[in-house]
This record gives sequence, C-alpha cells and structure tokens, in this order.
Amino acid sequence: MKIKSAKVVVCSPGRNFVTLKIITDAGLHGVGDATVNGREKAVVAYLEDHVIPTLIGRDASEIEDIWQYLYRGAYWRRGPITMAAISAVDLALWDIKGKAAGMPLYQLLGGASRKKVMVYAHAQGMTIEEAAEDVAAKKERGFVAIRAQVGVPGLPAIYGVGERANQAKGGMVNALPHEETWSTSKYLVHVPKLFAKLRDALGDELHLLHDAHHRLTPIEAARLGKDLEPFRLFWLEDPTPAELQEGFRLIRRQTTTPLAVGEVFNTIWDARLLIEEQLIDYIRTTSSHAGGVTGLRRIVDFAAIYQVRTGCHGAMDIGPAAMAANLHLGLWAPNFGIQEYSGYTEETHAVFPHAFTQTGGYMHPGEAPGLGVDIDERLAAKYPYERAYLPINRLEDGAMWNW
Ligand code: EZ4
Ligand code: CO
Repeated sequence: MKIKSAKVVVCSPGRNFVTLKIITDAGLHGVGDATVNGREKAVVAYLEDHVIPTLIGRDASEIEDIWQYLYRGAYWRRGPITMAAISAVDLALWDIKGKAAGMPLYQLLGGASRKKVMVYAHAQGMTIEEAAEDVAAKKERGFVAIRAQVGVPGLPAIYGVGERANQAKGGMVNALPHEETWSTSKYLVHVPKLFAKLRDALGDELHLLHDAHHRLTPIEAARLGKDLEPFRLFWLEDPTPAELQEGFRLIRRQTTTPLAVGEVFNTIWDARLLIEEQLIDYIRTTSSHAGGVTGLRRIVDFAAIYQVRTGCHGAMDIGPAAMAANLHLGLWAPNFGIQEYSGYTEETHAVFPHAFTQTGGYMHPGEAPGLGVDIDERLAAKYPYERAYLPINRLEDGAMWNW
C-alpha cells in the first residue's frame, strides 16, 4: 500500500488546528494532528515544503522506517516544529494501519489494560469563591479529577483565569501576545488558600491538580509543594521550566507533592534525567508533539521502568486526532496515570467526527479502526485560520517572565 498523496488542512473551529491527511493507493486515508499553538503556519510550511514530497510513493505500512527517515534525515534533530510534523505523519500512518487491520489502535498496541481512561477537567476563577464554584460544578458533571486555577489578589487576570481563559478559545484570544503582570510572592501565599477551601468544601475523594505554568524557580516550587502537602494534590504541574532538568532535584528533595511536567517536550531526551532520577511522577508529553504513537509509546515504556506514569497534555490545542491517539495509548499503557481533557467547541466536534466518547470523568477511544477520527474538509473550510497567541508575563518591575 503506497502513499499516493498528502495534504495539510488548517482550520479554526474555536481554535486553530493543523491536520495532515495521508491518502494511499488502496483508497484508505489517515489523519494526524500537527498543531503547535501560535506557530501553526511554521508546521504547515515544514510539512508541505519538506515532508510531503518525500512521502509520495513510500510504503504506508513502514511506520518505523518513515519515522526514522524523517527524524534522522532532517539533520536538524528534535525541536517542536520538526517533531510536530513527524508526529502528524506517524499518527496518520497508524490510523491507516488500524484501518487496514480492521482494529482500533489500542488493539494494535497490545489491547486494553483498563476499561476506561480517567480524564481531568479545567476549573478556574478570579477569586477563591468563583474557582470553588467552578470546581463544584465540574464535580457535579461527573469529573473525578479537576485542575483548579485562581486569580491572584493585587494582580490583573493572569493566564488560565478570567475572561481570556474562556473555554471556546482556551486563552488564545489575542492577535498579538497579550502582556500580563506576574508576582510570584503574591501567588505563593494565595494558592494554598484555594486548596484549603476546596478540601473543606468538597471533601477528600476528588483528585485536585494545579498548574504553575513554569512560573516558579525550583526553591519557590519547593515552597509551594510543601504548603500544598496537607491538601494531597494529584499533581503540581510545570512547577519550574525544565530546560534545566537538574532543577527538579531541589524540588524533589523538599516535597512529597507529586510532580508533572512535559507538555512542551518533544522527545524522550527532554525527559531523560527527570525520569531516570525519578524526579517526576507524571510525564506530560503528548502524541502530536512528541513523535506520534511511535515517539510517545517509547517514552511511556521508558517511564514505566522508573514508576513514572502518563498524564498527556490534552488542552484544546491538542487536536482530536492526537486526543484519540492519547486515549488509545491510555487504554493500553500499564503505567497510564490520567489524561487532560479541557473539552472542544461544538464546531470542533462537528469538523472532526470521532469515535471517542466521554462519560462523566472518563473517556474511551471507541472501537472504530485506527484512531477513529476523521476531518470534514468542507465544514473545516468554513473556519479559516485566525491569528492568535498565548499571553506572556512581565514581573511588576517590567522584566520578562515565563507565562
Ligand atoms: O496552556 O495548551 O496543562 N495545560 C496547559 C494548557 C496550555 C495550553 C496552551 O494552549 O497548560 O492550558
Ligand atoms: Co499545563
């Protein structure tokens, strides 16, 4: 079965998505997600100019060889744009393999290890009361795990809370990056109060998560981890930027709050030390950014040796094809932990018909062959690309900081 053609579809049914469609001479096609938020068109050019021409005529069944060809052949190893392009090709080829076999992806991986995939929802509020109401509302809808974010008194709305966090766009509402103000000291005293309130109001059973969005230094993250210990978080996410993997040693020595990191990682190398030294509990790499099924499966197996579990990135910029792959991997992986799912707009659900389903706080990838996701190109054309960026942070003295 040879690759006959491939094309890239960009659409914005709520948020920008880059989708690769690979078509074979046997009439089967596969879809993959290549979305890199805020850099969508760079991946489009990479795929159209440098990847698609090399794919035509190749055997669609040789997924590993094509992965290695694109990874090694690029000369420029790793990087988010290269790896998103490779991921999309890989996802589309696994989709095709599943269709050819008449099996859902999780069966090709070795079958299900569990009946359903636990997901966590996002909740937020400008104040502790608002955030607590949102968490309670999500719990009411059946979620058993919820990420809670809160505004900080004395600061304007920060990323993840307030109007810009609106669910349709997931925070990406600005045609140029919006500049926000950040104060670590104000944040550090406030956040533990949110979780005290949540435990008080909602009891001990609910899994609570929190995302620090790379804004802390290791010693600040260690302080937050300690202060949150009484509230037994499921995890503290992105406590500090992980370019310096060794930085996590300091946090780890100080706190038993479980740590999660990796939504911006694109290969196993980004997490090697973190995993080998057991500095984290959950690895957040996702199928559209870390090399597709092939790349992510390798990370998952490596992590299993060190008792690190999965917690794949699944915000709304992770397109439905990648979400489906994450769910198949989650159903299979013996060391699955949790899957992020912040939901899609109705328009997105319609543009990407899918077999995956959600029942309360759990999802299932469905039984359709392959990934179980397609793209309705005619509908997609009604939602053209819209320039949109995440915000950036400055400290109160004007210095640049992490978002
Ligand atoms: O900010 O994917 O854990 N999830 C996150 C997300 C990211 C978005 C960016 O588009 O941090 O909300
Ligand atoms: Co995050």
